Amino acid sequence: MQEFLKRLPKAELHLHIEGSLEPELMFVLAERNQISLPYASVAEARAAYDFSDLQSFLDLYYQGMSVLRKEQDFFDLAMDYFRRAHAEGVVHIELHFDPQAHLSRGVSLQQVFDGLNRARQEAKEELGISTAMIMAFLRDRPAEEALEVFESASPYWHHLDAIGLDSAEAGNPPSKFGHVFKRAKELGIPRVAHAGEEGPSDYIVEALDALEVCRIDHGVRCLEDDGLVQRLRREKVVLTVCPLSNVRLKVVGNLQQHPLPKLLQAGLVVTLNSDDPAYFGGGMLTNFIACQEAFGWSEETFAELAKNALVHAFMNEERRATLL
Ligand code: ES4
Ligand code: ZN
Repeated sequence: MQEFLKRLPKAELHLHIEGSLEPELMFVLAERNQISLPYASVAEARAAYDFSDLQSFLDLYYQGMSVLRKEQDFFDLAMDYFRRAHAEGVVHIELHFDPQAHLSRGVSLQQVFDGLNRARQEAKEELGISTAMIMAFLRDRPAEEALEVFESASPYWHHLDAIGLDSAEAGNPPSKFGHVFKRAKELGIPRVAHAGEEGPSDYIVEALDALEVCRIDHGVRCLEDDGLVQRLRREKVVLTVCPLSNVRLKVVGNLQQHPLPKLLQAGLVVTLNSDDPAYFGGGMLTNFIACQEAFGWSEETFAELAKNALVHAFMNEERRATLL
C-alpha cells in the first residue's frame, strides 16, 4: 500500500513554501546571511515545534523564515522542497508564499519572485514537476497593506495563478479583504482563502460570498453548518485539507478524530495536502500514509483524492491530460 501511495501521481494544492524550510537548510542560510537563530542545533529546532494552536506555530514560522534574504535563498528553499516532494511522487505543486512577511524585513518582491521562479523552471526541467504560484495576504495585517502589496506586485501579476489569504484566522474574517479580492477578480486572477481551520464555519460562507473563492483551504469546520455542506457539495468547492497540520495545531485531538471521513461521506471535493511540511511532521506521502493508518482507506479512495487535486489544479489542460 505504501508503494502504491508513493507511486500515485499526487498534486499538492496547499503548501506554504516558507513552511517547507527544514531546520537543516535554516541553519545553512542563517550562517550564510549572518543571522542568529534561537536554536543551538537542528534537533533543538525540531524539539521546539511543539504547538498549542495556530498562533504558536505562526510565531516560529515567521521566526524561521527570517533567514531568507536573497534571491538565492528563495531558490534554495524551493528547490530543496521540490526534490523532497519529487521523491514522494508529487508531480504538481501550488506554492503559497507570503510577500508581506518578506517585505517587512526589507526583502524585495523581486528577490522573492526571481528566486522562486528560477526554482520552478529548474523543477520543470530537472524533475518534470509543474508548479503554480499563490500570493497570499496576511489576514492579521491591515487590508490597506494587502491592497498596496497587491498593486506593487503588478509587474509579477502574470506569474500568479491565484491570490490567497492566510495567517491568524480568528478575529480576521474574509470580508476584511473584500476590496483586494474584488480587484483580483476584475483582473481575472483566481482566488482561494484559508477558512474554517480555527475560525468558524461562517468564515467559509464569507470567503465564498465576499471573496468569491474557488477553493477553501482547510475548511474542516464546514461540518458545523449543514446548509454550508450542501452548498459546498452543490458548487463543487474544493477543500484543501491538511491532516497532519490539523493534528499538530490541535484543530483535532488526533488523526482518528479528524473529520476527513465525514467530509468524504458528505460528497465534498476533498484533497490531501501538507500545509507546512517542515513544521508538521512530513510531506505529501507522510500525510497519505498517516490517513491510510488512521482510516484504513482503500486504494480507490486515495486514487479519487489524488484525482480531485489533479482535476482542480491550476494547470494547463495539456499538462492535465498527461497526468489524468
Ligand atoms: C498557515 Cl496552517 C496555516 N494557517 C494559516 N496561515 C498559515 N501560514 C502558513 N501556514
Ligand atoms: Zn495553510
